[in-house]
Amino acid sequence: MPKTLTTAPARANPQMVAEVAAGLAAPQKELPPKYFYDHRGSVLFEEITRLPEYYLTRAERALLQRWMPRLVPALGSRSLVELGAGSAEKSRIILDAMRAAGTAELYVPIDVSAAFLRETAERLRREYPGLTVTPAVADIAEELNLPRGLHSPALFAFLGSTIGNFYPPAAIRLLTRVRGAMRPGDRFLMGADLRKDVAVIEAAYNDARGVTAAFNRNMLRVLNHELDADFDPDAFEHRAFYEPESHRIEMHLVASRAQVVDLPGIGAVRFAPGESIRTEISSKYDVPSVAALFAAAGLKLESWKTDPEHRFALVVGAPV
Ligand code: AVJ
Repeated sequence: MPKTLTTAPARANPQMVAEVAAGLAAPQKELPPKYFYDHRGSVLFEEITRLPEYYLTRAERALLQRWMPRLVPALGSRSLVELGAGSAEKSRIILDAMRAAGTAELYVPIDVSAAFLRETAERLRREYPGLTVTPAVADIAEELNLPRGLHSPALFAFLGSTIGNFYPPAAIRLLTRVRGAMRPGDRFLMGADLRKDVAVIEAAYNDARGVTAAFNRNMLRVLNHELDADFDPDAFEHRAFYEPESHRIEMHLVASRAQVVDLPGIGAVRFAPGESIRTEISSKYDVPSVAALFAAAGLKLESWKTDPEHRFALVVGAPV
């Protein structure tokens, strides 16, 4: 039987099969960045956040440490809803400010990984007695899956400049969904990486130790594991470059030779030498672009705080 007629493995998630099939059939082959993050990918990302070139995480953490102790008491935030909760290390800075203000009541971390969320929830319940932790499993690109009965006022946080992974229409849909869940006193807190010297941005995605390259190639290992694909990750090169017209980093995996990859249930996918798969966009912002994004979602830009070098912004949006 020809390989292309085999079916996807029974464990394969049908949504993943559909997304990968559509992405690899496009003229510019493309895969969704959420598939970077299996266990190994999450470890590699944590390693990226500690690289000297990757200024984003350090800049954002410093901004949170500086501003949360002022913002949280001013808002009286009693709930923290966090989109894409990650390791919850930054959430602690916000939760500490809520605890200091005596308003740390409810924490709702939202993430795709249920196992990961359970771990985070248990740890935070131990660390913050009196805090109710109600995790929500959801792919935030599709839904928020919020529990009922959020204590108002709530702070909705979307950190790390993860918004930059979304093409503008999808970013507007996501923020519109958040806006729809907000009540009058609630606020939206977002981390945004800023437009700056291209060399600084490009270095953050082309680190000297090659951690970002390993992170990028890891997506092919995820596909091999989840879909029984037969990608040779070593036959693809990491490439990350800034697109000045669209103000974004693009990460690609470039085929170093002609090859045919078999994806059971999807078919044979051909690569010409030098042909690439786009694996991520990471959009960079300024005040007008964030204000426009917010306006399209029914939010107004209420506060804009940056680090001294203007590399990163912590932005607060209020419902219009
Ligand atoms: C976690 C999506 C914000 O776009 O900078 C890091 C992911 N990709 N290095 C980013 C990432 C390559 C990161 N985000």
